[in-house]
Amino acid sequence: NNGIQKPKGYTVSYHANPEMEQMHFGQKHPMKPWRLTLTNKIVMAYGMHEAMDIYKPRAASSQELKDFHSVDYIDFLQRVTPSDNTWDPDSQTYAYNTGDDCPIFDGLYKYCSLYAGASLDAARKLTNHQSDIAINWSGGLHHAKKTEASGFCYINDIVLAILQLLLHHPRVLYIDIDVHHGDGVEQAFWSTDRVMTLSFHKYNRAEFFPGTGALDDTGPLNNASPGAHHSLNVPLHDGIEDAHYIKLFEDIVRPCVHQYKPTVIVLQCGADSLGGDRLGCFNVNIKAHGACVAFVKKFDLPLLVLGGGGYTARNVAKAWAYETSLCIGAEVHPNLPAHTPFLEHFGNEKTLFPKLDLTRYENKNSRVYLESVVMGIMEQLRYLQG
Ligand code: ZL4
Ligand code: CA
Ligand code: ZN
Repeated sequence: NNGIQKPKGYTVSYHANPEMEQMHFGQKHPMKPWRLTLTNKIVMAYGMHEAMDIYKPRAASSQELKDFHSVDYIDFLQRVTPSDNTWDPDSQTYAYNTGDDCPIFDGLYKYCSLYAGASLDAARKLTNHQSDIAINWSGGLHHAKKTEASGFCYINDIVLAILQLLLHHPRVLYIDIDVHHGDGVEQAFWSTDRVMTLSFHKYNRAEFFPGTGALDDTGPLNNASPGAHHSLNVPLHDGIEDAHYIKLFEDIVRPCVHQYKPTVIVLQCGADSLGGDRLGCFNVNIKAHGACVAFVKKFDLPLLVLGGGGYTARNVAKAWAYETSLCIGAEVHPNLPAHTPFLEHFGNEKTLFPKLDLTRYENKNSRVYLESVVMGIMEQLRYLQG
C-alpha cells in the first residue's frame, strides 16, 4: 500500500470484469480492450484499490439489454459468429451496421454484455446508496443505437445505465468529453426533459465521425416537446488546448448544473480528446482532462464515471488511472510505481503526465469562436427557466 486512504465521508466503487479485456476487434482496429488491463494495472500499482469498493460485475442479461435495444438486434448479436455471411445484397450493407468499424469478432456478445453489465452494476450501486461515485472504464460506448451498431459501439451501456438511474432520479445530466459526438445517448433521450445531454466534440459535418452535434442541435424544434433545449452540443475545431478547454468546460457545465438542477451526473470520459490520440485531434493534456472530472466531482452529486474512446493506449491508461485518483481524492506520485506491470508499454515515460505529441494539430479555435459557443449554450439554458 502506498498510503492511499479510503475517502472520508463518501464511497467510490470500481466496476471491472477482466474477462472482456482479452477481446480483439481484429488486426489494426483502433479499439483495444487491453487498454483497460493497462489502466487497472496502474490503479492497482498505486494501491488505489484499497480506497474503493471493487466489484466484478456479472454480464447483463439479454432481457436487460432489451430495455433499450430492439429484440431482433439483440438476438442477432447473441447468435452471430465471425464466419456468418451477414452481407445483404439488397441494401449493399452488412446487417445492423456491422463491418469495418463494428466487426463481428469471437466473443462479441460476451464483450457487449460484460461492459453493459458493469455500467448497470455501477448505476445500481448509486441508486441503492452503496456508492457515491461509481466507475466503469469499460463503458461509455455512446454511439450504439436502438437497432444497430455504430462507431465501435454495439450496446449503449450509457443509455441502459441512465434508464436505471431514471427509476430513482427525476433529472440526469449526461456530460461527454470524448472527442466524438455522443449521438446515441442524445438520440435516445432527445424527446425528454428528464435527461440533459451535453457533448464536447470535434465537429465537422462532412469529415469527422459521426457528423452530428452542431451548436443549434438542441432538441426537438417544437417548443411544446419536453425535450426542446435539453440536448446541448459544444462543437469544436482541431487543436484546442488545456487552458481554453478547462475554461470552456467550466463555463458551460457550471450553468448547466445550476439551471437544470440534476440529481445525478453521468460523465463519459473518452480519452481520445487527449493530445496525441490516434483518432483524436485535440491538444488536451492528462491534467486538463482530469480537471474536468475534478470539476464535476465538486458538485457533490451522485456520479457515474465511464470510459469511452481513447486510441493511444498508454495515454488512455494514465488518464483513467489519474482520474480514478481524483475520484478517491488521493494525491498520487507523478512517477508510476516501479513495480507497475507492463512498464515497458509506457516507453520511456514512466510518469503519469507524459509529454503528449501536440505537434499534429494547430489550434483552430479562436477566443472569439469559443466565446460564441458559450453564448449559444447560455441562450439555450435561458429557455429552461420557468
Ligand atoms: C478502422 O485500420 O469515420 C477499422 C476504423 C478497422 C482495420 C482494417 C480495415 C481498414 C480507422 C477507423 C478499413 C477501415 C475503414 N481497421 C473504416 C466512415 C468510416 C467508414 C469505416 O471513440 N472506415 C466511418 C468511427 C469512425 C468512420 C469512430 C469512435 C468511437 C468513440 C467511442 C468511432 N468511422 C470511415 C472509416 C482500421 C480502422 C482505422 C476509424 N473509424 C476511424 N474513425 C472511424 O466515440 C468509443
Ligand atoms: Ca463528446
Ligand atoms: Zn471517441
